[in-house]
Amino acid sequence: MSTFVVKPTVLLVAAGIGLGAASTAWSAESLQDVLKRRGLSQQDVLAAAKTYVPTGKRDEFVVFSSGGQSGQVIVYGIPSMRILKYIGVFTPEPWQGYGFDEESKMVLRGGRIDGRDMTWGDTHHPAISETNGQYDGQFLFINDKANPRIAVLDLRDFETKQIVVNPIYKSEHGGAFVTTNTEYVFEAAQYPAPLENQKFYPLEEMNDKYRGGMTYWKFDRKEGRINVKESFSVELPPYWQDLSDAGKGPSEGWSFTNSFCSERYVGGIEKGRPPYEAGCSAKDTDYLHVINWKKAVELVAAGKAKTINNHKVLPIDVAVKEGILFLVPEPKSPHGVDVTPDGKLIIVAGKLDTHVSVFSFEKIMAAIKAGKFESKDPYGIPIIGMKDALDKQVQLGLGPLHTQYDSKPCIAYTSLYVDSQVAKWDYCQGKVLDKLSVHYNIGHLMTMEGDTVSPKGRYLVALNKLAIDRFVPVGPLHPQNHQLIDISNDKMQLLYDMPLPLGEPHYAVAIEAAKLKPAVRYKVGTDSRTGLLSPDYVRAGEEVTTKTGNKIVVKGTLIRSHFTPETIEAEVGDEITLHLTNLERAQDETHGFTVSTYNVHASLEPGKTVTVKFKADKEGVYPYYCTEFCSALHLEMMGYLLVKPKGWKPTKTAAVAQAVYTEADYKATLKKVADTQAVIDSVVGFITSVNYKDFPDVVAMVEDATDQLGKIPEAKAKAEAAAAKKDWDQANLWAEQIWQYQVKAADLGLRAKTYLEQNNAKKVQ
Ligand code: K7E
Ligand code: CUA
Repeated sequence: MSTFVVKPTVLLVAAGIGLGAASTAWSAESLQDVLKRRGLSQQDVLAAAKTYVPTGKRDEFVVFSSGGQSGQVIVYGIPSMRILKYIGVFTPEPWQGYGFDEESKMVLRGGRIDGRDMTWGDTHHPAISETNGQYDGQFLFINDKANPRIAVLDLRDFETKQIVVNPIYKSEHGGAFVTTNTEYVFEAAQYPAPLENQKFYPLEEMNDKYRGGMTYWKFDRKEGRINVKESFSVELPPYWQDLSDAGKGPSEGWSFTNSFCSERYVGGIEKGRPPYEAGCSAKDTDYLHVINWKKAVELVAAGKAKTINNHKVLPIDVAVKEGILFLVPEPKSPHGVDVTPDGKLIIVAGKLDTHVSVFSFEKIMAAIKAGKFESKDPYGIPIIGMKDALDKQVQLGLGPLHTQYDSKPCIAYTSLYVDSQVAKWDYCQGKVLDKLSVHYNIGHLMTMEGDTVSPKGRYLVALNKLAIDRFVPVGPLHPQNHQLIDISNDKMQLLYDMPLPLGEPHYAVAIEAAKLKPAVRYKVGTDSRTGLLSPDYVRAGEEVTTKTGNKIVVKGTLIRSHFTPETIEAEVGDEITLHLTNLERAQDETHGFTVSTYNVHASLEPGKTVTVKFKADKEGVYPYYCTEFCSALHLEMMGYLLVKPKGWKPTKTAAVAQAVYTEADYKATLKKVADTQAVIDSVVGFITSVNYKDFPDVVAMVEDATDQLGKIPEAKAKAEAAAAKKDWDQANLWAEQIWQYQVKAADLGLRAKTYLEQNNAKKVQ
């Protein structure tokens, strides 16, 4: 027994004094050799050098990409294109316990529609919160097209905090887009339908009974949540609303929304009518909706909205009468609408037109002011003449979809879906500057902070829908292809292909990494989904299990490498609620929790409190265990749920435990404890010899290690008391427990030491 456990000590000692360091064995190959062997060109190496982020170094930008049909958000770095995280949003995500613990189930429950759980989402457009038109790195929003919803993520912990369901739409698309100070989050409808919930009208009544709309979700930054009550919508005709954007600078206070079936065509190929795709692109133009949202807010506050499904809706006639809603013809079947960084121009890309149309906000305002309208639509909305609103049109290529901006003035990039190209062009002079082929059909594209008032340039990502032959084949369903492009020079250069295997990411946003300030731990006892302290958290020593009727409530703790309690006893049919708190303070010391075969899982990051609930509806013995390899003794981090048959009584008294250990075992353990203490002392010596207090991460580790060591006196007293009674079993086991605390402290100490060495800590006297 004792020889068996000595090994880790030896390893620890070796690591502590730096004996285990591997020697660096560089191969003798030269760069030229590698180029030849791998068939790489100079150009390839240049591209590689531009994307390679050396081990231990970090990316300059962080991308939040839609996870498409996965209903998640994908986080990756630029320029390395390394995936950093998948965040569960509309879809349960097991690793993070999202949808498997009670707190996160509450978030998902907020996204229920008509009482039904929606466990997937069709995510399209992420948006980062803005302050004065710049990304502030605090919140992320993303929409669900299929089940019209918006989710709020807090970027302090990269978790989903809220899902709100659009009360009047049956589908949406033009969201999420934020106003320049994130007062509102926009969500435009897509396919028109009756606004009243669960109400049927035949398709023939589309013109009268079907509606589109634009929803303005009020965001409460202090709470970090959407305020549903203060949110509202502007009713729109059953033109199929599409992408939207918020005004900025001079156009601040306005929003712009495309549409693509202003024909209001009703299909019915079954009845011999031409299909939707023909009927919806018959006219030469559709309408850009121009809405004064700031004034709409005032009108709603003044009681001019009606209430539909408990939601404030400003009717079309009111919007027209109050002069907040206008239409501008735009070339047919447009898709993206993107306001320039200076807020002066609105660039519309039409899928079926080879041009992009550049509209002038100033001209639009002048026409409105002069009351110069060419006509009214069937709903009485004034239509501004296209010529009166247009600044210019520029021919770019086939299938222009979306536009993003460069840090250099007047430079825009537009995706060309049919051509599978990115067009770089000058929207001031109206000329094409460069074109680059991508692989293959491109939807959105994204430059760094490219939809803000101050884009950062440098890189562009083409979000290609079809990868076709770019990657090793993985069956008929291919990954998507995000291609990284260098835009710092006149000519665009393709750098890297990244397969994205988690759904079709429609849009992505990239923020300077330095703007993100995520936490490394929670305040002990935090319910991360509400941001409040859980009423059910306990600290070490306060753990408690209570049973009332058939309800068992456990308030437990986790810290390397131990669950308290270690045993949960129940009878078949008991309802079990576990409130678990991770007491760790060290960075990245996450524990997982599951009870085998009960379909529950939780991820407990340092400080977090999570609730797991289930019915112990079957007799048996079920291990619960930690699912993150958290320490050398991770596998020992377990306990048993004992589910006894109803009325079960022990039939015979437990066998008297037989002595297992001897005095020699006890002495050997004490020796091991002394050896480990020597390692700890040397590590402590190193840490205190440098300016460790200048490194908050190290300070946290030191505190955590001190905590562990602080538990030793109690265990030591127990060991010595048992030894005095010659109870070598108890004495040895308590001595082993001392060693457990030491191992955890040493583990932290070594990690702190490595950290200090790698971060050039300085010697102090
Ligand atoms: Cu073009 Cu939903 Cu913005 Cu797809 S969307 S590409
Ligand atoms: Cu905790 Cu593994």
